[in-house]
Amino acid sequence: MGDPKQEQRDFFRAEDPASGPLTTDQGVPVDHTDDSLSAGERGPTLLEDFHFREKLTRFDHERIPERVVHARGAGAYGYFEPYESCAEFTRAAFLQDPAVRTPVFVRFSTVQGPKGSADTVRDVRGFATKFYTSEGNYDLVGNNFPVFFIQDGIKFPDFVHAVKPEPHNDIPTGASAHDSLWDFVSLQPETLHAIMWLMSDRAIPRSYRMMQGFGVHTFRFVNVDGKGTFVKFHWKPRLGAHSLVWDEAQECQGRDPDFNRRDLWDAIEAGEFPEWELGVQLVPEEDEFSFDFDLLDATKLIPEEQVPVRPIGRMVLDRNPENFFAETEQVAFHTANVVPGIDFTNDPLLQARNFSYLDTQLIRLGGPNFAQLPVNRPVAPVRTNQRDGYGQSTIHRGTNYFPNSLGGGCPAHAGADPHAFRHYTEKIDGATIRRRSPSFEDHYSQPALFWNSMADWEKQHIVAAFRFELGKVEARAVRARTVEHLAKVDGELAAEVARGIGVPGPAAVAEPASKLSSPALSLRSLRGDGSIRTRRIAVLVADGVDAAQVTSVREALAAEGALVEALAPVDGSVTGSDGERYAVDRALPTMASVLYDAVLLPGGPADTPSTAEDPDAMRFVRDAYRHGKPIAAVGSGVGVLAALEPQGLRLSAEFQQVLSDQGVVTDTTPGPASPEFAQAFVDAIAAHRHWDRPPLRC
Ligand code: HDD
Repeated sequence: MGDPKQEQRDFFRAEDPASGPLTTDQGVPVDHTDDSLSAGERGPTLLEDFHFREKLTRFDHERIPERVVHARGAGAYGYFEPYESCAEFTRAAFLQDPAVRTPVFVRFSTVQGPKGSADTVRDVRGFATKFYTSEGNYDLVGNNFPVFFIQDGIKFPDFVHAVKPEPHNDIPTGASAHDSLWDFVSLQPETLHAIMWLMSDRAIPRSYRMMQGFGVHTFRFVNVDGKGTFVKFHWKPRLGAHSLVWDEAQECQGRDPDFNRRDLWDAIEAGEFPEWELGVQLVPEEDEFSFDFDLLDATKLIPEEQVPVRPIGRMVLDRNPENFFAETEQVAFHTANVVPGIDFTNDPLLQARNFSYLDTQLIRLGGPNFAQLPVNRPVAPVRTNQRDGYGQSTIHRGTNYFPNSLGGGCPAHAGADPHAFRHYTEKIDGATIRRRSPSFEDHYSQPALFWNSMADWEKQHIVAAFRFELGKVEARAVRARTVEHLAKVDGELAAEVARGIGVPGPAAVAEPASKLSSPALSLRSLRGDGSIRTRRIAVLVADGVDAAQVTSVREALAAEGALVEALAPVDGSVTGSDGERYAVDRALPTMASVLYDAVLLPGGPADTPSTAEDPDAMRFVRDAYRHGKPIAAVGSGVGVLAALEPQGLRLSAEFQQVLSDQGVVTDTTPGPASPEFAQAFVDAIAAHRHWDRPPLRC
């Protein structure tokens, strides 16, 4: 099956550089490009040098304004296919036939930081999908949280100004831990629910491939009979949803600022195509008022236990872009890009977005013709009377107005054509008013629902995150005001946060705002297929390593789809205990534990240099332990772990068998590692992190 998007891109592809000499923009061959034309060898440069002028002018104009939010991102192409027809609820053509694959382009992003900021900041992640359907482009412009910070889009500039760097010194980059954000939060309690998500591990995903996506708003499906059904969209990653820990995320910002972008790129290059299942929560229109919140309020979610998520299809990303700027930077999403069968609701946040996205593209992409760029161009035919403007690349013919007779009345209205978009008919009756609906008033129950749904370790991470963020806030009054709001969510949460930031705890512990919980909100329930595919495992080797042990575990991990790399003090190779040379993948000093999911410590003869004597290696192991990562040690490699026992690492006394305790897997039996050992390590990696370890003392 041909990919129409690929064909389109091939059409627009630049001339093959190998097909001829360097030219100017006008196609004139250039003799050489290293010296400007000058009057004499040591004389001034001549204005006549059109190649020099063109080259510098084009360079001076290479940058376009970055996105005001979501500036930093990574994109990929792929496809979507429905599991079965959704005709009962929607007439959208791309949701009818499991045999039809719709091409997609997805862009993931952080929100606060500029284009060059680090990936692993504490932030919401954008998850925007463009479906190139046969009935035109459909954009699902979502996030990895199911709720947003504000209820009405008129507050968006306020919220974004508050979270962006402080205006006087442009600090901090990519971070929300500063006064203006928390000032805004403490005065605008509708932010609290999204803030709970922001303080949770969801805000530091391990990978773009391992996070959920949400359409956030309540949208409307419309079927062929014009019947509407409320719908919320969910993306669930096949690999499960997994997160980093905060200390690790911060170190990652320095060790590899491109951590998430590289991860996505590398996985696709390796043929490990990320996959998500699209699910929908459907609410019949008759049930609009049967919830204790308003479906039009984007700070609320519908608990999955109340309205189950129904899987309707899957999306696979299988192709990296060829040119970041042309594709990922120039892609233009818009919530109002809908197709017949998908419509809006009166959610005031969504209504504002439907204005803002087109407006922003006009400034960002320099005019109205951005839909002609290859990445934005629909695969469905485009026939309009829109004309001219900057960057017009279509050579229109014929008339440019309607009605016309000179052009045979073309393009004609779609009229009764069933593929035409017809806005959903909704009766509206109301006075002109600038007031929030009372049904939007409860700002505390759902933050409490989220808190109640967390595992103990998730709660600990949330408290630590609040302490970190508020601890960076200079204005004590802002800290105290935030705690007062938290007290209305949950007294225990407020007291724990208050204790860490030096402000008084809540005077009287009130009843929690809600006693309900939704297990589906915890990362515990999002294990995906439970596999360890694409997990990165470091093997710390040195001269004298027992290569048979490495090989046996390496093969077992590779069979499960993990990516195993041997790290040695210097690059090149090491000499094994058998005297053979073994290739090394990377030099240990160039890497760090935070760039891997787990670590293996193989053994070697006791009289050879040991990993336990290498400070880089010991730091690597200590960090892996502190960040809850699986650690496996076999043979005399267990001695490396034993070296950390005085610092608090717990190791069972019995070494003569495979032991797995809190993700620390050990086996001192000599010889190649046993299948039981390898399996215990695989299981520990599949569990992602192990939280109940005793802390290290340094
Ligand atoms: Fe937005 C970009 C997601 C509320 C205005 N938004 C943008 C992107 C994502 C979202 C994923 C990046 C798209 C890309 O990769 O190019 N935004 C959301 C979600 C929201 C939300 C899930 C709430 C449910 N946004 C929102 C509001 C407004 C905007 C309320 C304005 C009223 N968003 C924009 C924007 C951006 C944008 C300024 C910046 C760049 C762009 O649109 O193309 O128009």
